[in-house]
This record gives sequence, structure tokens and C-alpha cells, in this order.
Amino acid sequence: MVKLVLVLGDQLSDDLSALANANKEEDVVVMAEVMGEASYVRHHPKKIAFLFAAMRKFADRLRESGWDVRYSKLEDDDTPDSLNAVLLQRAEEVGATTVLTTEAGEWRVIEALEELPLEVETLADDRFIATHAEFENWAEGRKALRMEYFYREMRRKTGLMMEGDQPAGGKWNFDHDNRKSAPKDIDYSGPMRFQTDETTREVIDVVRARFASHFGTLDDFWFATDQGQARQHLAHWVKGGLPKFGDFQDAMMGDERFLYHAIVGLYINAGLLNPLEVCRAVEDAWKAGDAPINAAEGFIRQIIGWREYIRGIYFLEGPEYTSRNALGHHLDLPAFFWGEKTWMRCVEKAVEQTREEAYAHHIQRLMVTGNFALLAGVDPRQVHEWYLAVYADAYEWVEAPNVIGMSQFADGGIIASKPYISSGNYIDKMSDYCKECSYKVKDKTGPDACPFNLLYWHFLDRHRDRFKDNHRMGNMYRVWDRMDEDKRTTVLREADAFLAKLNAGETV
Ligand code: FAD
Ligand code: DLZ
Ligand code: SF4
Repeated sequence: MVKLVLVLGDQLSDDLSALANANKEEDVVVMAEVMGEASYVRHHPKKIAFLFAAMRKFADRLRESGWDVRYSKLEDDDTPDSLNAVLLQRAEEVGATTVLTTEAGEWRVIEALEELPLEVETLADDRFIATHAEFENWAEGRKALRMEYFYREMRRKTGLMMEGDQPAGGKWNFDHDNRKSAPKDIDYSGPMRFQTDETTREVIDVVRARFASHFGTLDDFWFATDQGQARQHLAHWVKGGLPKFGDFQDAMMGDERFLYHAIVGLYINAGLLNPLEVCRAVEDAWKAGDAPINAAEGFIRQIIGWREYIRGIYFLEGPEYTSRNALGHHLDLPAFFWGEKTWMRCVEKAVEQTREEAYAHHIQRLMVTGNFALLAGVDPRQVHEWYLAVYADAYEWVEAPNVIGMSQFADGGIIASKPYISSGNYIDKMSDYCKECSYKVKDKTGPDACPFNLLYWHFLDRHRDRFKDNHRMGNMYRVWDRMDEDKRTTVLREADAFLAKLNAGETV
């Protein structure tokens, strides 16, 4: 009997398990642009346009290969608001009682599908390298779930950069050679930019009309929107960007938004690129002598290490993970996260490029916006919703552990062994932001003092009970304790005054 095969917006892969297990002659593929998915957080218009264009082109591709695809466009009069309502509508239309689906990447969607008065057969998402069972087995009985050890398992499983059972080059991790500060110039032209085609232009018009109030601009849309384009972009980056990816992975520059980053997260997460295909391309470049080992290993670790580990944590921790607030932070997200004026140049630049590109790279997310929110004590739920909305690569399975866990320490230390915090010093070392900032990074107190300097000590002081015995933080507390008492009092008073201004909605 005919089944509905649900293909979600982030499941645009030819080898999706639901498609592989369906019958092309008989079953009906259901894809739908629905208001519910587009607005449960106020997604960046570029993210919505990217996904809808990629969905429409993927539906055409499936039709060309013989599938019966029933596609609901957002602008169609009879398109319901939720995925479940679409499935019920299609079930009635074709006389189906069963939905075949690949597990969704978000508890919210998984739970909603369980509510359907239809039989739902859910298959594992085998586009990931580790199964849930493998991650659970690895995690079981461990006191600390550190990514590095999990990563080694993934190297063994995939054979990537392995020589027998040993890592290529004799070391698992070449990070020692990475993390250089901002270079003078960038000799890579950045991500491949694609002209909009008819489908993309059509979608952009719809998104412009319906989501104009969402944060983010639609101007200058250049993302790849199908597998072929995403592959072209990957090849372009492997040639031009990969060789220096490792060296400048943590650098930040005001006028260089992409540096040597791959800008592949959005394509992999939507299903246009397969993570192993990306890693094999990188391994091949290294084998051919076109990329150094620190770049290739560092990049492969991001994908088969961090990406897989982060997903493992999301599914291990369950649906209430996003409600955690271990540090008891309750400040509202400041308006400058939505583009209002701030004098902090690092934050201003990170938010500006987020608004324009739906992209910021890892260190901007972690050590600028994330660092600020954590130091200031912003409610992690609001931080989580911001990150989920504004980045083109954001889906809850990957965004939430990065934000709630890695960035905000709201899970109490499952992912991070200590909070990722820094004073302005780190930002100054890794970027060219501070030179042109209204604040002075060298000033620890006083009217021009960099807010990161003040808030850093304020954070440590207010969370002393929790962190004083963390052996990775002992040094920080020793420096604080050795500081002259008057100076400590001044720092805390000025930090309090800064937080009061923030709370009152004043420009800081
Ligand atoms: P590159 O810097 O070129 O890295 C290559 C790839 O490695 C990425 O595309 C991604 O697939 C993978 N990767 C690297 N680090 C991570 C990580 N920590 N978790 C998962 N995958 C990783 N990544 C997302 O895909 N979606 C998110 O919503 C997301 N939110 C984040 C929020 C915060 C606060 C932080 C600190 C990180 C977040 N990341 C997220 C991880 C990382 O910042 C992005 O994957 C990366 O910036 C995407 O850009 P890129 O493709 O140019 O990556
Ligand atoms: C992110 C997103 C958006 C904006 N819109 C849709 C949509 O209209 N239809 C759809 O099938 N999927 C969409 N998605 C992706 C889903 O929200 C995604 O499948 C879940 O977040 C699970 O990862
Ligand atoms: Fe950011 Fe402080 Fe540097 Fe200004 S001085 S750019 S606020 S780190």
C-alpha cells in the first residue's frame, strides 16, 4: 500500500534512508514549506530562502529521477501551517496510512510526528558517522565526555588519515600548529558565490514578502542551492582555502568575513554535501601534497570529531537540554544582538556580518558574541534562540549543544571542562578589531575600559563557588586574588555599572 515519504528541509540527500527504503513505483514523497517551521524561531531570511530554494530544486531532482513528489509551496493557498497538517492532507489525497521518515534533527519535530494519527516508520539518519548506539556505548561509564577521545574512535571507524591503526603523522591532533593570530592579508578569494537562478529568485520574492520583519538582509544572496553547486564550492575551497585553514582558524578580521573557513556547514547540514565526501576531498588534497597535515587533520577533526560529538550529546541529553541554566543567568538578550548600536567593535562586526551573511565563523560565535553573553549573564534560552534563528547552518541538534553547552556552560560542564571566557586581551591577540574600537583594550578600569575586561573578573567573582576548585581555572583566581583590593573593588563597581546600563537598555 502507498506510503508517504517525508523529506524535511534539512534532508536533501539522494541517499536519505527514507528514500532508500521506499518504493519509487508506488510511494509518494512529501515536501512542504510551512509557516510553522519557518517561524518557530524567527529564522534569518537568507536561511529560509536558502532552504526553500534548495528544497524546490531537490524536489525537481527527485521528480526527474522518477519519484512522485507532492510539494507544498509556502505561497500556495492550500498549504497548511504545520508539517503534520500537510501529511494528513496528503494522506487523504493519496489514500496512505503510513509515513516513512528519516529521524528529524530536532526533538520538537520528532515529538510532533509521534502525535500523528498515522503509522510513522522512522529510520536512522545514516548520513552521520556514529549511530546513537555507538555514541551511547562510548559515553557509558565515562566521567567526562571529552571530544578528543571520541574523535579517535571516528578516525578508526572511517580510516581517515590513518596508517594502519595509527594516525598519519604520528599524532592524533596537530592543533599545536594552528591558531595563529590575524594575518596581514588573505590570499583566498572566499566562498564561491552563485548567481541567483529562477527558482532562487522566486523564493527570494516570497521570503521578502513574508519575512521582512525577521532580523537579516536578503540582499546579495550568493549561497549554493543544489548539490552540484555545493560541490563546486567545496572544490574551490579545498584548492584555495584549505591550505591555510588550520593556521588561521581562530583569527578574526573586521574586513574579512570568511578568512580561510570552508562555509560548508549550511550545505552539509541541509544534506547537499555528505560529511564523509567533504572529508575525503580534504584527505585527498593532503595526500596529493596540496594541503599541510595541520590543516587537513584540523578540518577533519571538526567534521568527524566535533560535529558528530555534538550530535551525540544532543540526542543523549534529551529534549529538556535546551532549558538548562546551570549558572542561573537571567539578563535579557541585549538589543545590539539584533543590530542596535554598540560601541564594542568586535560585537558590532560579528552582528553586522551575521545580519548580512547569516554567517559568522566559530571564534566569532564562541569568543565574541557567546563570550559576551556568558560574561554578562544573559539567559541561555534567549542566547540559544538567537543562534538558532540567525545562522544559515543552524538546526537545533547542532546549535543547542554548541550554545547551551560549549558557549554558555548552561549544561553545567557536560561539553566544556571550563567556561569559554576571555577578557579583551584574547580578542585583541586574535583580531584587528580593537585598534578601531571606542573602548581601549589595554584599559582594565576607567571610562574607556574594554567591557570584556570588566565583565571577565565580574564573572569569575560571582561564580567563585562553582569554579574555584576547577584546576583549569586556578590560575585565573590566583591572578584575581593577587590584585590590589582597591582595584578589585573598582573593577566590580564598574562592571556592575556597565551591567546596569545594559539592563536599562542604554547603548554600551
Ligand atoms: P569551518 O570553520 O570551515 O569548519 C568546518 C566544519 O566543521 C563546519 O562546517 C562544521 O560542519 C564542522 N564543525 C566545526 N566546529 C563544529 C562544532 N563545534 N559543532 C559542529 N560542527 C562543527 N555549527 C553548525 O553547523 N550549526 C550551528 O548552529 C552552530 N552553532 C554554533 C554556535 C556556537 C555558539 C558555536 C561556538 C559554534 C557553533 N557551530 C555551529 C559550530 C561552528 O561554529 C560552525 O560549524 C562553523 O562556524 C560553520 O562555518 P564553516 O562551515 O565555515 O566551518
Ligand atoms: C529550518 C526549516 C525551515 C526554515 N523551514 C522548513 C520548512 O518549511 N519545511 C521543512 O520541512 N523544514 C524546514 N526547516 C527545517 C526543519 O525545521 C528541520 O527539519 C528541523 O529543524 C529538524 O532539524
Ligand atoms: Fe571588543 Fe574590547 Fe576590543 Fe573593543 S576593545 S573590540 S570591546 S575586545
